[in-house]
Amino acid sequence: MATRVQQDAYADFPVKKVSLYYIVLAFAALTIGTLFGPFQALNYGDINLYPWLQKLLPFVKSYYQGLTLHGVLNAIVFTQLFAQGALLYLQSREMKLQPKMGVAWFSWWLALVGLVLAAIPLLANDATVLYTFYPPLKGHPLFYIGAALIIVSSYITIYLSVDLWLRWKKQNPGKPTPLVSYMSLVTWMMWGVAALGLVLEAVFLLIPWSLGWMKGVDPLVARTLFWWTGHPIVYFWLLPAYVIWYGILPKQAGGKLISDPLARLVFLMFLVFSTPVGFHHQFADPGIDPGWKMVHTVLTMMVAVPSLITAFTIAASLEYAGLMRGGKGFWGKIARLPWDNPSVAASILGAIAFIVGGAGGIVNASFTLDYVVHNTTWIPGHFHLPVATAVTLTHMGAAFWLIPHLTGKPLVNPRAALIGVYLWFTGMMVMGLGMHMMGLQGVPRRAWISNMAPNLKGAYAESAPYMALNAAAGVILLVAATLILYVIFATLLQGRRLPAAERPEVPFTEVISGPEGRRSVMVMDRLFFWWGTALVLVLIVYMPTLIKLLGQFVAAPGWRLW
Ligand code: HAS
Ligand code: CU
Repeated sequence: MATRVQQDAYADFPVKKVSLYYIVLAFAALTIGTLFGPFQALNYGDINLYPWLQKLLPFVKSYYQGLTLHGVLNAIVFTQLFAQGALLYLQSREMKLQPKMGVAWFSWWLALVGLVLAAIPLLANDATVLYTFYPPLKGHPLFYIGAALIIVSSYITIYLSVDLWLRWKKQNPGKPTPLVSYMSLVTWMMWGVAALGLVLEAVFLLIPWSLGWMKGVDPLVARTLFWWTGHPIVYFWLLPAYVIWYGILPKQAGGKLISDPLARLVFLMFLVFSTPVGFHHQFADPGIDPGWKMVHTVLTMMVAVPSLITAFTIAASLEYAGLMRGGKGFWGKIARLPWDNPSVAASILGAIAFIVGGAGGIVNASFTLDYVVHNTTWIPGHFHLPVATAVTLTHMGAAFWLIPHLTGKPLVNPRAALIGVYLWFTGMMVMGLGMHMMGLQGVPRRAWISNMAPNLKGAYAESAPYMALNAAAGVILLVAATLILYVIFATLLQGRRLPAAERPEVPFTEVISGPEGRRSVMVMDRLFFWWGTALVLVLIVYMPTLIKLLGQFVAAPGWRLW
């Protein structure tokens, strides 16, 4: 009987269930990853709680293991699983088509198996290699194999998204792809090109090396393949949030998106320019020609342009929403936005954090300036604003309507959700300030500074005021995470379901300036052409360096440090 009710809840639109499973798995990973966050923040507040944590969870051996779990689960796993659930659902819903359900479930199971395989060595301290897994740091083969399966699962979602699109095109010849589907599909296409670096690194280097089939791995070749994926992965995290800001937020805020073609242009620019930029993570690496580093610098600046267009379009759409709600003058309109709606507040606060995070990114991208901040706490200060605030907060906000929509269960305690959202934003901004400033004072990133040798104690005393900010942020974020995750899991676990008529709909936005009759839109719709162009560009930009590096391959033996 119970299963019948369960089936009925999803019977009207079967993809609901698999999407929900992705989203639940995403939040389960986030729950574990996030709980390590306060320990990292407190470390940079010069408070070492790891000995205490070890008593509670004896398998946790060091700050570095906590940091690895934190980075892998939050940044890599949560973001991908949420995208697999939410984007596939939004595209299916908008196109009124079901993806191939057997394939979709297969890909969910693959992600689950990959996650479990990777989690075993992570928890056993056998893969404490941080989320960049740079050789010569060496982890257990299960970690690399598990991670590879998670990537394979994402390729299956790419296939599902393309397949939906082709079927829709067949039914609607000559019509432009609907906007949210366009944005989702382009995100997957971009990821398909981007993830190739990691696929090559895993298949030809990391897996055979960890299995003992190769004597050693060249750290520079591995790093170069890693950053082929590692930069655009940040846009793979960001773009699902952009889909929500463009496709959902204007409607939720009470207005309309001001321009559909501009949104398409933004996503197309990401498809073409996201990938050939990875060397901005390797400015300090020897062996890469400075000329190529310069090319990547220029392309990095190019890929900031679609975000600047986004800032304009989303701010204007929000201003329009404020106008529709009766606001006068710019600030009057902004004040009228539904700041008390946790879902809307999450997206807007996330976007505000990204203004600061984006500005920091431009500093990092500036070749010579990067030498000042590289490998300091400035970098985690930078990326917590886009990924941990803009993306994560937006996804949490989306979950506040998406989970009720998918399950028919009403959101539990929206007030706790709202307080959680504001506290999350506050905690991240406070930590962002602390980390950026400490970085300028030369405090290294990824360092257990609260556990230094006695003769080094006080080495970073100058940063004491900023350390206090990090410690405060750790506490604020713990409260925020508890509130938000409580709301999400309490909503999922309750027995109540709303009658069909009261369930929230997908708030797809309307647009002021639409795609109809525009030649430019039809040109942008030739997605296989643009996908191919992206692939050619990345090959042009990487092959000369990779061929050179492979010609001087140094097989470094593996290390285990912690
Ligand atoms: Fe970054 C390092 C450069 C964006 C994440 N970045 C990192 C790392 C991560 C990361 C995780 O060039 C560390 C990797 C590691 O562990 O080593 N980043 C950039 C640049 C951008 C950028 C140029 N990063 C991101 C995003 C991330 C992310 C997005 C995650 C999602 N980053 C770098 C560089 C490094 C780096 C170097 C290496 C540094 C080193 O030394 O190692 C740009 O894409 C940013 C463009 C963004 C903007 C902001 C637009 C603002 C918007 C919001 C508008 C607000 C509204 C609200 C609408 C120009 C869209 C209005 C509100 C109202 C009330 C009206
Ligand atoms: Cu980057």
